[in-house]
Parts: sequence; C-alpha cells; structure tokens
Amino acid sequence: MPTHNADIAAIFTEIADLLDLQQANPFRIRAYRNAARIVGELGREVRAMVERGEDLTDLPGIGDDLARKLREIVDTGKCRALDKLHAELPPAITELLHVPGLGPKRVRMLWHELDVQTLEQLARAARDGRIRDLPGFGAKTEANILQAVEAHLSKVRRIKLITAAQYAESLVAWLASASGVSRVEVAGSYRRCRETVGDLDILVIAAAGSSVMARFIAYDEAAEVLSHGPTRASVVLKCGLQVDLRVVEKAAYGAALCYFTGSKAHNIALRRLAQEQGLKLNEYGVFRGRERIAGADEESVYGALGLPWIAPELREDRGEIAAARAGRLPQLVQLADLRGDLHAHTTATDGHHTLEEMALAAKAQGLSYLAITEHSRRLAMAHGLDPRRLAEQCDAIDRLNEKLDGIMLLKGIEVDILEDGSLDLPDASLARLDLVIGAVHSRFDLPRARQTERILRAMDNPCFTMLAHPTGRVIESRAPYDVDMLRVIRQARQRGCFLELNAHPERLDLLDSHCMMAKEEGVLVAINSDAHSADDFVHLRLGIGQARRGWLAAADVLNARPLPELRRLLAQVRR
Ligand code: DGT
Ligand code: CA
Ligand code: CA
Repeated sequence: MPTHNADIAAIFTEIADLLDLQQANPFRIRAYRNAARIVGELGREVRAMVERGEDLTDLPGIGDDLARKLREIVDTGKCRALDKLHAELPPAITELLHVPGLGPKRVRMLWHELDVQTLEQLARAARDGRIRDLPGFGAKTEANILQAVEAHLSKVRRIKLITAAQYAESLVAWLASASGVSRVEVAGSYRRCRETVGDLDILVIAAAGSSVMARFIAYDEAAEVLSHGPTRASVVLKCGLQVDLRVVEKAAYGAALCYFTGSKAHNIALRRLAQEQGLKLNEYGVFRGRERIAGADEESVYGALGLPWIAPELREDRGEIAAARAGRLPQLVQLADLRGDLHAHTTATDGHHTLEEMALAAKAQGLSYLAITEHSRRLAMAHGLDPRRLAEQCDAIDRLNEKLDGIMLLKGIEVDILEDGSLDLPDASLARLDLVIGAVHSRFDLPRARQTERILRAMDNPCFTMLAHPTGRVIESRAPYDVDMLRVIRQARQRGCFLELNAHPERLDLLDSHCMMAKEEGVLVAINSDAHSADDFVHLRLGIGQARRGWLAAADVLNARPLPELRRLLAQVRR
C-alpha cells in the first residue's frame, strides 16, 4: 500500500491532536505538528526517499524518532503510536477540534462533562441547550458552536491541489502500465489548476481488450467501487478522494478531454457557440449533421469552432472565448519564464537551510537571482530580525555573493505591517535593502475600511516594494481578511510597487481574480515561493498555475525580468 506524504501528514496531525487532548508535553505535540507540515508540503515523496535508503533525518524537523516512524508508516501504512492513542481516546474525537472555536481544552470538557465524542453529538448537545451551562461556555458560545458545526457538517470537502497531485500521479502511473493503454491524463479542475479539487477525472485511450478497467478497480488505494462498466467507473480512494475514470476511443479523445476538463460553464458557452454555427458539440466530437468533423485532439475541436486552442487554466467562462475569437488570448506565463524568486527564508529566522544552501537550491531550480526576505522582529515566534541582525545578514549576503557563481542573492525583508500601517523596522534599516516586502501577520479581524487603510498606509512608506500574500488566506483553513483589493491594486499602480502571488501550496494568494485585476490595472505581480527550505522552490509551479488562471503573461510578472531590468524596476519604486 503506497503511502503518500498527505497520508503521513494526516497521521502525524492526528497524533498531535490526540496528544493535545491528553495534555501531553507541548514540545512533543509541536514536533508532530511541525513534522506533519514539513512532510505535507515536501516537494518529493517520503516513500521514494525510504526506498532509496536516504537519511530522513536530513529533513528539517525530523529526528531519529520521527524518522523511525516515517519508515514504519511507509513500510506498514500504519503507526503504532497512533494505534495506542486510538485505544485510549474515542475514535472520532479529533473531528471536534476542527470546529472553529473549539480547542483541546473545550473539547476535553465537552467529552468529560457531556460525553460528546462526535460532531453529531456536539450538534445535538448544542440544540438541546446543554452546552451553555458548562464553565467558560455560555449561550452565545453555544449558538456559535451550533452554527460552526452545522456549517462544517454541510461543507463539501475539497482537497488542496498539491495533495491531489500526490494521489493523481501514482494512480496515473498505475493505469499507464495497463495493457493496451496509449494515453492517460487527468482532466477536470485538476487540469485547470484550481487551488482545490472536488474529485479527479481521469481519461484514458485504450485498445479493445485492455486491462485498464480491471486494473483501476484493483488499485490498492481504492477503498470502494461506486460504479463499474466497460468504459466508465468511479472509485473512492482510502484518503476519501473520488476518482472518475473514462476510457475513450482515439478519434474522440480531444472532444472527451475538452468536455471533462470543463469547466462546466466553459463547456456550455462552447456548445452555444457550436449551435450558432449550425454544429453540434459533445464529448464525442464536433458534428455537422451526422458527420464528425473534429474530435481526435483539442486543437481540432476548437479549430472546428473557429477558435485557437484555449489553455485549460483559462476555461472558466470569464471572457476566454471572446478573447480567443478576437485573437487576443494571452501568451500565458510558464515556469521556464521565471528568472528569480523574490521571497525566501533561511535559518536566521524560521527557515531550515542556510543562505548558501538556499542560493544553491535556487540555482539548481534554474533561477539566476534569489531575494532573502526574513521576518521582522515583531514576529518573535519566527525569531524575526531586528536592525542589528538584519545588518549582519546583509553583510553575510555581500560576502557570499562574492563567492557565488550563477546566482545572485538580493537583500530583502518580509517586514510586518503593524496595525496602524507603519512598518516593523525603521526606514534607516530598510533603506539599505534591495527590496522590502510588507506583510500582514496580525489583526486579521480588522474591519474592511481599517484593514484597507492599514495596507495603503504601509504602501506609502518610501521603502515599500511589494505586498506579500495580499489576502492572508490559508486554503481550506483561514478565511482571507476583509480588504478592498481594487483600492490596494490601484494604490500599487500609483505608487509603482508590486504585488506578490505567493506560491506556497496553502496560500496561492493573490487569487486568480486578483491577478486579472492587477493585470488590468498594469501592476506587475511577483510569483514567489516563500521558500522555508531548499525543497520549496518546486512550489513555484503551483504559483505559475494560479498566475495562468489569472491570465498573466510573462510580461505581467516581475520576476520574469532579467536581473538588470529587475534592479531598475526595484530602484524606481524608491522615492
Ligand atoms: P471539481 O471536481 O468540483 O473540483 O470540479 P470539476 O470541474 O472537475 O467538475 P466535475 O468533476 O464535476 O466534472 C468534470 C468536468 O465534466 C467538468 O469540469 C465539466 C464536465 N461536466 C460535468 N458535469 C457537466 C454538465 O452537467 N454539463 C457540462 N456541459 N459539462 C459537465
Ligand atoms: Ca473533478
Ligand atoms: Ca468528476
């Protein structure tokens, strides 16, 4: 049973949650949480590292004990430490921790006082008015809990793109090795690079008599077969992700790929366009009367409708068909267009690798410059830099640049934007830097007008270069803060500064719609990894996917510029 990083991360998270409920040593709990995050975001599979006999303690945050557990999970799919905790605590109790407003302390109280062990029991207790009398709860809290748990129970579960990729890639490899298979591709929202996917839609071209269907049903990660016929089947994987498989003939492959890539809105708009031309479009092809005039590849399908091929990331019915008709589709940015990365951390704050290790990793990724942008002092948890330590790092970067070849380090900072819009370091410290990235890391709860003013004021600082992760959201876990993004973008244009598209798998922020806005207003976007380790540069491809969804071309991307031009642009921002 192959174990993916997401499975390992889920096991470690559950251990941490259960230990939390047992009031175990906080350091132990934090070690599991860190390990879960690191493994969950790692750009390569831990399983492959184990198979190659690599030293797992090289991974940040992984010591001997956790390395042993990683090997155990990879080898057996299980972890005895978790089994032991399951024997001591109710099986579904960690679900309660995921209800907003409920921490370990409250969950323990609900469990001990009211015997609440599941979400359903929690909702019932709230409806019956039994929670309000518990110490520290009250009627208002009870109402909030009920609302939160109902929202939680009705929410459709979507999974992050990076996690979906782990499951998709090994399933594709498994299907591709079936007899008679000539092509396997994941369509749907996955191919459109949406930040989360609801399920996977896989398309296969297979010769008659191929074993691909049998192989799909027999996949050892499949937990349940929902339906199963000669050309279509659906299964649910053990991780809970549904997969729909379609086997199609070669002559219809392009039409099927187009149909199952969607989006539904794009499909409907295309079909309408076909009808206007007296044609019929469906998943088998483009037809004039009974004659199929296109279908083998997507180019032929779009071509038959008088359109150039449209990149999957654009297929959301947001003007792409009109743009295609008018010959105005953007030449979308590609990973290879990136010349550098403008946001990274090192061991000086909460990163896991040194300046030199980060520089070499960026170079290995094909980049020619890398900005080091540590946290500022306000972020004490991350060991943020004060003016003295920032100056020391600048000196270290100067020394290292003399010896580095083929990669240039730039001096930067990810400075906290304080509640009043001032920056967390004095201008004198910031003035020495090549770039100053401002970020909101606190008071996410400010009302829209104040949050917007706060950010506009920060951008007004003469040293300010770029706004990091502009909405602050964390995918599927923290809502964006309330901010008037159009005003922020317009201010950026007036001020001549830039916005970041943070490529971290849990952020992907700017959102696609904001990228479109920035492009419209003429504000350049930087696609940054926010790397905290040498492995993190691989995340840039996720940022590229999001940028493409936002219609960005290389010309719209700040770090697609070669270093001399970048330097000129950075210098211009300075007042
Ligand atoms: P997801 O799975 O929620 O992340 O989103 P999708 O876009 O992958 O949606 P899914 O899996 O329900 O269906 C895959 C594609 O199949 C979808 O993007 C377009 C196509 N499709 C599904 N249902 C319909 C429909 O009722 N009409 C049309 N025209 N296309 C559909
Ligand atoms: Ca889907
Ligand atoms: Ca589907």
